[in-house]
Amino acid sequence: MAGYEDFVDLGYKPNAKDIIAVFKVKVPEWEKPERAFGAVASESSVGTWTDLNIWAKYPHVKKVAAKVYSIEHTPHGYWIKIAYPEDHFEQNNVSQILASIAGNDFGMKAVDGLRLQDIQFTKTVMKQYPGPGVGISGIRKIFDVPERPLMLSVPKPKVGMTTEEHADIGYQIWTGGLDLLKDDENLTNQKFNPFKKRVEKTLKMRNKAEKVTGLKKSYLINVSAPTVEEMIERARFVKKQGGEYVMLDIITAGWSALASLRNECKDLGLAIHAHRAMHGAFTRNPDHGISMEVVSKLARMSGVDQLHIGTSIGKLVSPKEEVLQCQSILTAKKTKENIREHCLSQDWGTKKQVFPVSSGGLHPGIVDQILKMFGTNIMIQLGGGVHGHPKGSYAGAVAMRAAIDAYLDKQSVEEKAKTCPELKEALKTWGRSLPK
Ligand code: CAP
Ligand code: MG
Repeated sequence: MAGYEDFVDLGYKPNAKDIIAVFKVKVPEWEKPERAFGAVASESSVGTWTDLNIWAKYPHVKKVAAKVYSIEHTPHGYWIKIAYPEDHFEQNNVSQILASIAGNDFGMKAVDGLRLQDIQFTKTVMKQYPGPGVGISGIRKIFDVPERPLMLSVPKPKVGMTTEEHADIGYQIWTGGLDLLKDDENLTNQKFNPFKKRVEKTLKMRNKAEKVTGLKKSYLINVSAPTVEEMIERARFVKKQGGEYVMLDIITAGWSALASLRNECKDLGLAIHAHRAMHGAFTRNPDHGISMEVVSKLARMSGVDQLHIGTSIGKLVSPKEEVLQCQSILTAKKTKENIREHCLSQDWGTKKQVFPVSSGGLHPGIVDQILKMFGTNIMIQLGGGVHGHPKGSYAGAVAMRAAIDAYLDKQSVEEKAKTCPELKEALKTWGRSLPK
């Protein structure tokens, strides 16, 4: 017999060759809980809706079958842990991991809701993945900035400006005191701002800003493209033009695209900035979907050098515990469990650290809260919070830089504003308000 219940074994003790997944399960009224849990393990590993008599016909299949070994019933629903033998998975293939653990199980009628909260990978599987090529230490070396937060800005409006306008904004924020310009997630190769022209003109402005300031400046260029081949072409073009980074929309482009880009960037020596646009479609609902912690783990394994992880106080939903757990996943040697409930520990072996990026609805009046929550080993991005400044982008960048320097100098922004008119203007515009 191999009905769904056969995938539940509460006597099983996972070993060092088991990948562990934690799910929150909403069980339908009509359903027996154990059958629902078994259905998740079955459909995400080797089984299907009817009894195939698997164990009699193909006893060897049991070796790669998942099993539910822990069930916790809380007032908010059931939490289960499933052990997946690591041999169930193809080496170095994130898309296959997700096709198993985060595939059909989300759509089953046997559950009313299913949330993949975390995955703990074995040492063997962790070694199969490249991890970051440059990492935090490499990025800090590029800028010769050993400690303080790195500061970036993305031109706004997101898309629609001409290449000249885009490049000029770059010059303003670089000379205004920021380290990096970033393309927006939906700016790629549109008619009004074609990719190659944008790279050439903006990097020229970057070189000019470096000359004027005597400081290292860089540019996160979005190479997300219609095909992987075109994406690789664009990365090669960035290298030829003297860029240090590429940016990829890792969720909309996909994990195999990221893997191809990581391979190419190893040869090109480029760092990868990962934007997570579209993650909210499945990360924000605590009762159904996939957590940002899982995305962060897969991103570090796949080898991004920087990843957006939220703000907790900005315009986009990102609970504080989630951001802190993700920060640990990106930077710790060993991630502790339960920084956010039901998240697992993770040994990162020799994987380099990923720079956490806090962005989304931030402005100079509230960056001190970000630094208080997450420390200074982060990147902070302001788009509207710079380009919405009444005196324009240069003044916005000066205000952003002054607000962060104030924190580093243990000064309040109000104090700092007394000697920085641009910051004073920013406080007049946004005060300490939190965007909705
Ligand atoms: C921020 C941003 C980023 C978001 C992404 C935007 O602009 O450019 O894409 O931060 O969210 O388009 O909204 P603002 P997250 O600074 O003007 O908000 O960082 O949470 O992935
Ligand atoms: Mg954006």
